[in-house]
Amino acid sequence: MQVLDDLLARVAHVRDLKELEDLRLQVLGKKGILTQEFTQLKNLSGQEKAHKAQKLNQFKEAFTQAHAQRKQALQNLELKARLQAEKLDPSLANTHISASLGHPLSYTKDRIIEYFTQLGFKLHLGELVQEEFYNFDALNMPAYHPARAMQDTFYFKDHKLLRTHTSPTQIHAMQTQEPPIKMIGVGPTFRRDYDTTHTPMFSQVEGLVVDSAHKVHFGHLKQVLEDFLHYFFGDIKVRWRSSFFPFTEPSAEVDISCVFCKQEGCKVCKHTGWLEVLGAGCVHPGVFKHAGLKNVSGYAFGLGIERLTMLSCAINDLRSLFETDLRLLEAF
Ligand code: FA5
Repeated sequence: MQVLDDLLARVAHVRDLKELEDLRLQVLGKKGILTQEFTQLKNLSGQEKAHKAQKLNQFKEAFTQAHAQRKQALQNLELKARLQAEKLDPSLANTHISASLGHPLSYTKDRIIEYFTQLGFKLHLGELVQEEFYNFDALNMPAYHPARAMQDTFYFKDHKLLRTHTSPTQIHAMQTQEPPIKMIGVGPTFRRDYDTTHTPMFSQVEGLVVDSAHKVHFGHLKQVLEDFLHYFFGDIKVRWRSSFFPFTEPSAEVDISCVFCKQEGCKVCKHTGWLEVLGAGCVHPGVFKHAGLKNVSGYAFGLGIERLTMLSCAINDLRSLFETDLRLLEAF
């Protein structure tokens, strides 16, 4: 097909990575020309269908290969240009003195704490080293429970560990306070994770509301979180998906419409148009039992501060938040 051949020929002339990505989406994206051609195959039959499918697959392979080569070449050019621009002259006098700046993570954390404390949630920080019981067993995850494997844990001796989430603050709050309880547990948590969206230390905000039986329900949880997400991200859509956490029933995960591509489809949202931001649900009866509470109802939620910072500041590598690069701080 001439139009496909023209698109293939354009790859070699693309001038930057953004233009290359646009071209890739034009061809391979959800609404891309090749994707549409493949969809149309169902209208053909026999030889004609087999022939066209073969041609499309050949084109796809050629395009993917040309795209990868051009991408590599453009990345090399960008690196070269950057290295030239960043040449250091140690003999120059220092004319730039920066004032002390807040870190994007502290800013996000303070914003969240301020929002929830104004709604009457009491702040708990909790201990970073926890008994295994508070991090897992009391949250309905006994030793054999497969959900423990989802949180790769740093253990100490004597059944102690670095908390893998802020959910232990729920149990401590329920054991030390009489309902009604309305708290947020905030602070560092630890897991053996390391990639562009996961670091070994990250911070969470836990929310817990407990009151007498039947007084707290899923509708309250939905309202509180949707209000918060609109306050935090502005004009976005919110989607609830049913999910599983051992300590909540029913459980849900909440997505927001992609803040990077406005649901057009991009790498960050994996072309789904949605980004997951938090987990939530009604407190499981087994958790109340472990905490020693009877005839109560409640909801809980947990979100990652780094994740919210990445999304609100359009940062695509979480690890950059932990590097001491002043340019990142100055950008915000
Ligand atoms: C939990 O940790 C649950 N305790 C949350 C919860 C609380 C659910 C109360 C229901 C009721 P999860 O493993 O999905 O769930 O982690 C919650 C958030 O922490 C994730 O959405 C993500 O934003 C963040 N997170 C998890 N692991 C990492 C990591 N290694 N680095 C950075 N952020 C992380």
